[in-house]
Amino acid sequence: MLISKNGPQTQPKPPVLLPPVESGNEMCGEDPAAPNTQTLIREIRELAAQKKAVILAHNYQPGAIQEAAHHVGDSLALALAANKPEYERIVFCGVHFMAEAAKVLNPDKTVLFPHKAAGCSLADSISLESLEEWKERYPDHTVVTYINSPAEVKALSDICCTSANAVSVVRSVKNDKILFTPDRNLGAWVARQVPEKQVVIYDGACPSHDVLRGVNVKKTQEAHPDAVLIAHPECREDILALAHEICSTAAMVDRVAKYPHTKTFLVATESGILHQMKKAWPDRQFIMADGCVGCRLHCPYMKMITLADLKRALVEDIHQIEVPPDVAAGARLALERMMAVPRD
Ligand code: CIZ
Repeated sequence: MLISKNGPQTQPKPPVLLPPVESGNEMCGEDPAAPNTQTLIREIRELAAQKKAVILAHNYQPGAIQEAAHHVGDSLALALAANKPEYERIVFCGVHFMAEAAKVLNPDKTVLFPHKAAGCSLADSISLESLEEWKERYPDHTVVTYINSPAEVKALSDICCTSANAVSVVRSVKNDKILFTPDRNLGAWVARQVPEKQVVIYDGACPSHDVLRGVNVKKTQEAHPDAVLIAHPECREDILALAHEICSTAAMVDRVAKYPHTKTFLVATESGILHQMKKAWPDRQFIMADGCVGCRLHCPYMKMITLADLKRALVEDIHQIEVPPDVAAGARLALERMMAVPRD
């Protein structure tokens, strides 16, 4: 009991933490193993062949979409995988900025985006106007922008980065003053590794990662004391301090190889990644690190595209992504500068 000026108060009760759930991505979208899903995937593949289309799926997509895709990976690897003369169309299953980046890097191809409403909260946390405002405040800083951003923001930036090369990109910049946008957690992680630079960090975040709290991850770790925690750098600092490995989605699947004697891995990123991890390592156990049934490290935008949307995009050639030529040229330059820097 606490006594305050206003009389006795009851001690607040500690929050009740729900037990961790072992499944992740299986809870989203169609069941990849169901016979009707398999039939639909075969039809989609046949259509794609007829229309000279390549289907790309981000690591965070539902399992059935990943199974339908020709390539699964991170946004940059996918945009580059599409750059083959035999493809006339790219069907991008991910969120909007990814399809836009694919169009920027493949301007002569038709880029189809199966669900118009699949945006990205992190990318939308920065706009042309807000970057202009920050640039006015920090006029002598070099702008490094994460690939999770709209094309017009990339075009106003000096260089782009992904989570797989952000540290190398910041190190490669000659200027000691950096304005890092839009993800504050990734920016802070990079700044800690490059102390020789003064890094000003924009205030955007990915809600699916930013919602995660250290106390919940610790509880999951207590339940699995021998587990290795792999976290994405879009997570907050307290999560990264607990992690054994911090890496991009592209690196997560391979990082398991470093731990041949570990059975259980806790994963702190969007749950879609579990599909590839479980496929690559069927003898291991992968558990979402959140320990909270409410959020499940689940991005609702990443789970919007269904197989029916994907089929319809191919049949009707919708929804086509267009980027104005001047914006595309600026964004391409920032992406090309990044690609000239080796990955971390
Ligand atoms: O670059 C990507 O695809 C994103 C958003 C994250 C990652 O780590 O792959």
